[in-house]
Amino acid sequence: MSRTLGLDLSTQSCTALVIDDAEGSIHAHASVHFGEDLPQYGAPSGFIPGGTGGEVHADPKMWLDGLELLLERLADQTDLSEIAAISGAAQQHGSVYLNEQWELVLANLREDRSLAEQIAPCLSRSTSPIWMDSSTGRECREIAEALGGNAVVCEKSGSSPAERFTGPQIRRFHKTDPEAYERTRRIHLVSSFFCSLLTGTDAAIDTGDGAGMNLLNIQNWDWDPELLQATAPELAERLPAVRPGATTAGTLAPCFTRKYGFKENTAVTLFTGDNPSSLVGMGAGNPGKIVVSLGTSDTFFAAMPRVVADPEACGHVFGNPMGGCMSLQCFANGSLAREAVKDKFGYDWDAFSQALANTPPGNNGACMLPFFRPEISPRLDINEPRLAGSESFRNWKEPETAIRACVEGQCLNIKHRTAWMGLQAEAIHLTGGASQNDAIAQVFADVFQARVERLQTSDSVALGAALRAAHNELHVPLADLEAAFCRPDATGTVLPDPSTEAAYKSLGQTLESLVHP
Ligand code: XUL
Repeated sequence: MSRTLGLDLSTQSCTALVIDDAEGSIHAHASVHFGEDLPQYGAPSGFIPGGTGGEVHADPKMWLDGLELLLERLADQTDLSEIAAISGAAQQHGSVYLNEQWELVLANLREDRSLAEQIAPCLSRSTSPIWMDSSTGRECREIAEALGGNAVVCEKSGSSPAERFTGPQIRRFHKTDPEAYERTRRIHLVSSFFCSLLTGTDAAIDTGDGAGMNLLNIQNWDWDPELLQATAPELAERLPAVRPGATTAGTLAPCFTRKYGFKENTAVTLFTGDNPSSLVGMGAGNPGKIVVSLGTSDTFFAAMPRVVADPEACGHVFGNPMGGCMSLQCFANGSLAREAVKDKFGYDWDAFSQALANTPPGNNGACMLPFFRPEISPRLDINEPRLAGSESFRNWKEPETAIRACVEGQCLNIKHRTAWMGLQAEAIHLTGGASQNDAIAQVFADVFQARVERLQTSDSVALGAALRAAHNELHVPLADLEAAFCRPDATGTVLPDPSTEAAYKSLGQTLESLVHP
């Protein structure tokens, strides 16, 4: 048996991917869109609309109905008894609050009643805060104060206190509804909640998703007593154990075997967060490759050679489900900045690419810190780019120079802000909308002096989960899995031009003078 199933429980939808590692192929794919397929929950984008004060919650019963519908759809397509192992990943930071009934119900899950029906009486909090929630600014400040500042929390937990992270969310829950907190016996992440359901046991949280809580110490990968203390009383007893991602959680609970036709005792590997899973699905589970996703905001992540936290306290460190740790850093001024510069001159994307082609690497020294809105890496509260160069460039009179300056400024900023990770990148796996643009890919190749590849992979989160199950349970070498499933797409590899190195070194210095004027 060489088939494994990867599940991705994300914000708007859930996805199942069955791979066959012997054939090197994707065997089956199914998905459920929460808004469209489960309209009764009134959550068109997967969360409950209209939250106040930054609250963004989702209904865990919707996720449970989603999982069942997903498995039904998958069973219609393929014989699930041929699946040898399962793993999964979920949106990070979201949390599920369970009372004293949880473990008993879990151990006795039945196939003749829906999961939502069985789990509803176990919820000590009817809804789950998710990663989009920004209601915990005060709690973040309180946690930082208790520990001695953001930098201390970052050094311990890999991230400074973040509003969406689970610890600040738990603190706010305890403050606003202490009775419900009192009734809470277990707090799971979305990932460990689903792993628990599938195995019918109270599953551990993996180090990948666990590090997104501001509760886990990244030096020993265990709950940090000081962080727990600063977050909420008697928290340790409410949290599951922490384990590395490459841990077998158990075997599939009998009710899933009976209901969907999985074989008995199908092995389940611990679930992780969507970003750690995507690291594996993007073929970057081992150090040496970095992933840059060009989206509304740009995201950078990579397997790290050693555990170190961002001294500027902007980036994040999570456990790497393949072992060791990974970094993740977000840049708020991504597509929106590229678009703002394009629109300033009334250009379309073709003219944008042509402008890059018409201007030289290093832009003859013209430089832009392209922040059209407040940036998080570095933290800079500005709404207007800073420019260095000729007077006409500074007055936005040189469209083509401005376009190159925007892309180079973004890329150099990403390089400088991620230097703390100590990476030696040989390849950049570029993904997201703008990654298909060869001229942008060339800037990344030259600035990082590394080859750029765009992968065929879509669904990198579900794929990562299926690859992890194959690696952990069927012992397929990661290199073989990457060679089969993480191949470059037809756009081809973009190679760095070594002769551009000096120009980018000098431009980098100009950029830093704009960051710290
Ligand atoms: C990462 C984060 C998001 C969610 C989205 O810190 O908040 O990427 O994981 O699913």
